[in-house]
Amino acid sequence: MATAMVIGAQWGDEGKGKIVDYLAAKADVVVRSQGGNNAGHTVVTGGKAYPLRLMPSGIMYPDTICIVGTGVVIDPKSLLEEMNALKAQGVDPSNLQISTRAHVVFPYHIRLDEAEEARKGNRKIGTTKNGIGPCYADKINRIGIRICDLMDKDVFAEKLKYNVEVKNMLLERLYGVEGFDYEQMLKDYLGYAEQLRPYVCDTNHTVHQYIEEGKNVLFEGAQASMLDLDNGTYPYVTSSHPVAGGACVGAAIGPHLMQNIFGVVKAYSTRVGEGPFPTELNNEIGNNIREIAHEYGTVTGRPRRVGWLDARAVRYAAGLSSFDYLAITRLDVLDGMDEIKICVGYEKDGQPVEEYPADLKYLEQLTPVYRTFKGWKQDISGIRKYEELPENARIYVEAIAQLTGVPIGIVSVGPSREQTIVVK
Ligand code: 2SA
Ligand code: MG
Repeated sequence: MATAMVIGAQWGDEGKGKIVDYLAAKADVVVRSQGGNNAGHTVVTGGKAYPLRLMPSGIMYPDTICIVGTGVVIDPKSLLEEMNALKAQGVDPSNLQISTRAHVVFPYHIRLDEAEEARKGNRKIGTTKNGIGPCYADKINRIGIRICDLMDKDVFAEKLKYNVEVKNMLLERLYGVEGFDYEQMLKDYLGYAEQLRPYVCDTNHTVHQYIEEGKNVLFEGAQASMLDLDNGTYPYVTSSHPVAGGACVGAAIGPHLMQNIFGVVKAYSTRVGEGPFPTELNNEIGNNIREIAHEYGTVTGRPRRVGWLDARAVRYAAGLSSFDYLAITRLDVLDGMDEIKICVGYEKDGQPVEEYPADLKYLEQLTPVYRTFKGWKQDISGIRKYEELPENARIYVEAIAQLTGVPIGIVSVGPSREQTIVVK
């Protein structure tokens, strides 16, 4: 048996979907363990682009079992739309398994997410407004509704009634926005329930069974380390744990089964939403990278903030998940640059800062320290062997390994499966 895991090492959109799709070629099972349809991956294969949100990236392989695990929050309407879109493109979702323990996202979660962001004004988090935070809040508060509840009409009707009542009070009295009609929601969700029922099972059981059978299991992280609820730049984080430990809980396995943990690092940084971003480039260089790389949110279409690679943040992320390898993505985006910078650490009043600060006010006062690298000024998108990369590109990649203390496993030079260089 072998397992592998793919974790975002920055603020998201590192190209995890591409790396998962590549590694999934050897996997029998792919498991999503946290997040929801706030994730957005694009898998490019056979010249076609497939946007994925809740669906594990292994779905592109006809025989791969794809599990939406216990730690995921599921918006059934969104999942069904995604399944139908895949079917329309000729992708068969019949190998999908949905955890009985996963929590369900409701329209009141989405409206609460929107209302809370609006109320915060310029203190907003910049969420994807998919109701992710409010759904996880209900789970923590032990009033959430799980997939197994949705599968039982009577249990579901009772739980939904309670939740709609409470949420309507909140929406109408606190936020001054419209609430929801219970009967309509009940009807809609019972309809979704019947469409999802064939895929629902106890995935904790099936995951354990597959591991016992010696199958290769790939764990697919969504969002990223710096957005981790506990260890990221709180409160500008998501409401789940996109780190290796989070995947243990969300996929229901113990830590010693986690092998081959890949931290995915984009060759520069992006962040979507608010929150600190020490290496942000609010200038021509940042704008150029955004346009060359089309750095716009796949879920919301928001322009992503762009900056130099922050090796300090990646080193912190490496510690959070004990990365075995890095997968460097989008190296080709930097092809035209004369020089490229990497942030090697932060300073305060000329003194190096050792820890990654929790206090955002303090973090804002720090100055990134940069090392400058010469560009390679060459199209690398057709290169398939590490030794054939231009020397300056190899120097850049090796510096990332040295600065983060993690060896390089994969270098990606383009969106398609073929544009992948295996280093180890
Ligand atoms: P949420 O919606 O509660 O999870 O938002 C909280 C913060 O987490 C960030 N977040 C993300 N950051 C990058 N990519 C994400 N997925 C989409 C994508 C984003 C999009 O792949 O492009 O389309 O805009 C993602 N999901 C959550 C979010 O920006 C908040 O900072
Ligand atoms: Mg994304």
